[in-house]
This record gives sequence, structure tokens and C-alpha cells, in this order.
Amino acid sequence: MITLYTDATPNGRRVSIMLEEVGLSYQVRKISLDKGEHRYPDYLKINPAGQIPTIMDTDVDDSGVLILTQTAAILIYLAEKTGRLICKPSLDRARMWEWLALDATDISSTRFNAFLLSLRIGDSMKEGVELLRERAMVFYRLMDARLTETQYLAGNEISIADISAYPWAASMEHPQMQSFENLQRWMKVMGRRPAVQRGMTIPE
Ligand SMILES: N[C@@H](CCC(=O)N[C@@H](CS)C(=O)NCC(=O)O)C(=O)O
Repeated sequence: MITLYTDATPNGRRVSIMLEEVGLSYQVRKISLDKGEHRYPDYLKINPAGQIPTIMDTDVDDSGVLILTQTAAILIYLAEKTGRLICKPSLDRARMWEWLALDATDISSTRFNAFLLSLRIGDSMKEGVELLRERAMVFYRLMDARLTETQYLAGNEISIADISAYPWAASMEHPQMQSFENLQRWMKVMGRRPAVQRGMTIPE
């Protein structure tokens, strides 16, 4: 059985969507960021960085328990465990890693840092927030260009690169987003998937 420790944020939903897509049975433990539960000593034992999401998997081969943090690592682990949403060794697979890495290292951190700055420092850091938002738009422009060539980010099959990118892309509010026609087409396709719709409501 897998337990997902999460809250209603794009990073958390990258994993809840994945769990819904692969169909593994799992339970959800809400870790309220508003209440500071991510810094409670019990939670820090499983995620010393004090971040969500985390998974605990008790169904592992050597009868141990796996506690795993870092969204990209969790997506790769679940894809390998189930053989789902991972491209077969090929050029598409290389592209899948490339887009997953861009999302994990650049897009997610840019988006989260903009959110954190606006939340903690408010108007005094308006310029810093705007700079990060413009940087995010550079990446969404890249994504739009990629999606003029292929249906999904890795190629013509959905993969963990798409699951990773969707929740942050879907929450981006910027006037230019509407002009990215292929990104919009991809978001509609992703947003219609029942597993994505369920994953986006977790935790309730
Ligand atoms: N690199 C981490 C980032 C996770 C992350 O930033 N989570 C945010 C919520 S979206 C969080 O828990 N923030 C609390 C904090 O940093 O204090 C991952 O990919 O899982």
C-alpha cells in the first residue's frame, strides 16, 4: 500500500495525478502547509526538507518500506514500478527525461519561488516576482514550440514528462498563455483525462 503525504498544490498534484493514472491503490494523508504541518517533527522524519509531496510504499520487494521524496524521483519510481507512462528506450525516452528535467529543475522551482515571494514579501518584491513570472513564460514558450511538433512532450505518447508539467502549467495566470495555441491544445487534452481530473482534486 502506498501512502501519499500531500497538500493541494501543483507539486502535490503531480504525484496524485500519477497515482490515479497508474491505478495503484493508495491512501492520502493531508499535510497542511497553512497549519505548518510540513514542519512537525513526525513529518520531518520522513521528509527532512519539510516539503510535500512524500510517498511511503510498504509493497516493496525486499519486504522493507520505501519512503521517497522529490516529485520527479517519485514519478520515475511509480513509472518503473508499473511500467506505465514511461517511454520505451528510444529517442522519445531521451526527450522524456529532458522535459522532466526542465520541469523539475527550472519550471517548478521558478513557479514555486514566485509564489513564495509573493506570499511572504508581498508588494515589496513585485519586481522580483515579475522577473520570475517572465522567466516561467520563457519555458512555456519553449513548451508551446515543442508541442507544435509532437502531441505530447516526449513524442506522440503521454509520459511522466506531461504529468509533471501539467499542474503548474494549468495554474499559470499570464495574458500570454492564451496565445500559446499548442500548449492550450495540450492542456485541454490533459485536463479531459479522468485520472488527471481526479488527481487535481486531491487532497479534498
Ligand atoms: N523539490 C521538491 C519541491 C517540493 C515543494 O516545493 N513543495 C512545496 C509545496 S508546492 C512545499 O512543500 N513547500 C513548503 C516549504 O518549502 O516550506 C519536489 O520536487 O518535491
